[in-house]
Amino acid sequence: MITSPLSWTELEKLTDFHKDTINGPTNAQACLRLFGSKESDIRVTLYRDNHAWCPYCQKVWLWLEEKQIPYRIKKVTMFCYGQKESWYKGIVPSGMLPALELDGRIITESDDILIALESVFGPLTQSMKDPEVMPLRQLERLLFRAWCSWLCYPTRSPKQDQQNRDKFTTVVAMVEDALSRESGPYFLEEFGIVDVIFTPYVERMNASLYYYKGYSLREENPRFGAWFDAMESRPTYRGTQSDFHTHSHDLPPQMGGCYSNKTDQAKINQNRVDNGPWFGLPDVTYLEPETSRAEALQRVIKHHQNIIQVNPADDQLFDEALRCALTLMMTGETCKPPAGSDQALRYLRDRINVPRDMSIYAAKRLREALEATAGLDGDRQGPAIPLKHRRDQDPVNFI
Ligand SMILES: N[C@@H](CCC(=O)N[C@@H](CS)C(=O)NCC(=O)O)C(=O)O
Repeated sequence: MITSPLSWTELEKLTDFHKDTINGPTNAQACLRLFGSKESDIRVTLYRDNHAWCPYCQKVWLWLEEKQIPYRIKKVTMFCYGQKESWYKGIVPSGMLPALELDGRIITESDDILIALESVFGPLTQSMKDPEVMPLRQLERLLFRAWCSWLCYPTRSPKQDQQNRDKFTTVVAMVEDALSRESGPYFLEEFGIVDVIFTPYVERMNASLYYYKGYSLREENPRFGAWFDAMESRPTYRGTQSDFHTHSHDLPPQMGGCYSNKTDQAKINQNRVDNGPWFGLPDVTYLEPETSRAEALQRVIKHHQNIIQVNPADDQLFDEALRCALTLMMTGETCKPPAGSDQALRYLRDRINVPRDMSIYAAKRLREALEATAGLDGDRQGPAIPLKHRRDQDPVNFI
């Protein structure tokens, strides 16, 4: 049935979603994490990027969450999406992230940060320098380099692409072998530091190779698949976990370019990640929480004025179109958006960031509703997502 969209007041009544960002499960919105401790117990401040795109920040973030160390979070802009805060350059002149303040001392370089943290708070199962851990840390770097060689350089021929793929999958086979040495799903007998070290880039490999190369790391490698599933059973990882859409478009400016091999499979995958359906993509396998729609709605309501203001379309037109999409998401009732709003709806669809804005399933629900509503008006795409920078995501527009 075609209905008219609910008002913002009516929409507000449809969500009671609330997250305890300070003492509840891991989340990207918090600026303070206490785990039941007092603020006066805090010895640590983590400086990480605003959008949760930086992989080295994710490593430290996960470690702190797993160890439940009370800490403050100060969010900093990355060069690719805006201007670095001058207060941060006063602390870290290079502007590089992450940085950590531990008992008043500033530490940079994620590995040095983890070594300093474990010397004060104890290791996360194993130490960074444990003889069992060292070769696995080297394997992670080997995998990282093989991934960069395949993803970040254009190839002249399918043969060259195949050679890069073979080099990557040779290292993947070594990782599969390392994972198969333990009876459980993690790198060592119990979950620990090695899993945290592998997480950020393996998540980005899974997303980017699916999108740019038509290769599904998680589905083609059973041990990796089981490892991802085990990681997703941890609320800490779920809170930092991103999705295929976010990574496919946050990586090009950070990596200096990501190149599609233009195979049929890569084209199919690109179309699916960009235009849906988003459910069923191998970026998540745990069951969807019942709260995903309510979460998406609460997050949009909270920021709707800014979301409308940054959208290139006329404010009134987009306000109505957005309410049509939210009405569909919450009630299942189809609302025809105003004429000419298809691009505006897809502009937002393309700029939802996981986990910065909301969790992975909430984002899928919102993208689905935006796309279905846009489809009622037309098939025009929004302005292309930039490849060399992401200033379309400049956080100053949301302050
Ligand atoms: N080796 C460093 C690498 C850190 C790094 O490359 N950080 C990037 C983000 S992923 C950065 O801060 N770049 C500056 C910027 O983008 O603003 C570490 O392990 O901490």
